[in-house]
Amino acid sequence: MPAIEILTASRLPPLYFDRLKTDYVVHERLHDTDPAALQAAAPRIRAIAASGESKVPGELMARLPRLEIVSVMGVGYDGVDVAAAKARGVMVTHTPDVLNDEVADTAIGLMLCAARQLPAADRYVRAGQWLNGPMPLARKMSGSRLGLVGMGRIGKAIAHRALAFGMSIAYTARSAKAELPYRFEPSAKALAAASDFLVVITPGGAGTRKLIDAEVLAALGPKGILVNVARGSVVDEAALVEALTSGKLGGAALDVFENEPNVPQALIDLPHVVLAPHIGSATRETRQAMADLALANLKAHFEGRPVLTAVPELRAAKA
Ligand code: 8YV
Repeated sequence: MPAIEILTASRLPPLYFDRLKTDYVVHERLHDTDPAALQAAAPRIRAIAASGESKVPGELMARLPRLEIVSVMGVGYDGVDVAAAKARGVMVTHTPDVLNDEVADTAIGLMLCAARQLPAADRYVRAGQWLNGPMPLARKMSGSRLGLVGMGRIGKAIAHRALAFGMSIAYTARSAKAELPYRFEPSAKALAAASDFLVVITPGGAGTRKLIDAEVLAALGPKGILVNVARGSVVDEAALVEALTSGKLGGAALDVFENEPNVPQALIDLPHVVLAPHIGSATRETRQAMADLALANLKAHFEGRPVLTAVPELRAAKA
């Protein structure tokens, strides 16, 4: 049987990319690098391999007449046009659950970094400033109020950890989840007004674009801290910069940005803002588990078995 041919949608993490190259014939980002070569290979390409940040528009799928599956290494798949995939009978899979602990750990770490100013403390010692006197006092996280924008699998894992810090927990989501012991707020603004820390962990995409806007940030207030471990698109970045520079918002810790890997200079220039390069799931253990699952989905599909983790919109279609 001829080897199965695959297109990569963007640069992929090596743990995924290297294994793909072992198991398949990989066409690397031809739509970006060599459209003529893509046209030549298109009739043979049966899969697209993507990461959580990849863009897989309907227009790209339309150029691949034999496309059967898009396998995303990531829980987020907001860059994939799932409606177009569904219309063409193309399966889309992602890698939920295996990264819940990691992203929740990152969220708690960023909260502590923003509250206790740990990156600034490190810089303080290295710069020899301690010799001139102690660092300005930080603020306490334990016992404060946490608001979660999004209460899916990762949101629950963050809440679980926050309980150990004695935090009170509220959330907003599309609907209240009666089975959870946490307070539901009907909007991000109402939640922000009642929170010390607002942690964003909701899917990206059109439904949540700029959900965290100037009004929400003002409601969080001059003592409030915003933490984003979801997608940059969920926060109005210009409004965030304005709120931070004018003092309407107390602080922020950000793992994701509107136009990665470009971070606005205004954020880089704010010393009390904590910045990370989209590392929510970035440990060897977790990225390995994500790559294994993304590969297992491809393998199952091409062996004629049901995929393991179809995206929710396509789960019914799979059954
Ligand atoms: C990764 C992510 O950056 O899972 C997601 O949705 O954003 C991240 O865990 C990425 O997708 C790794 O491929």
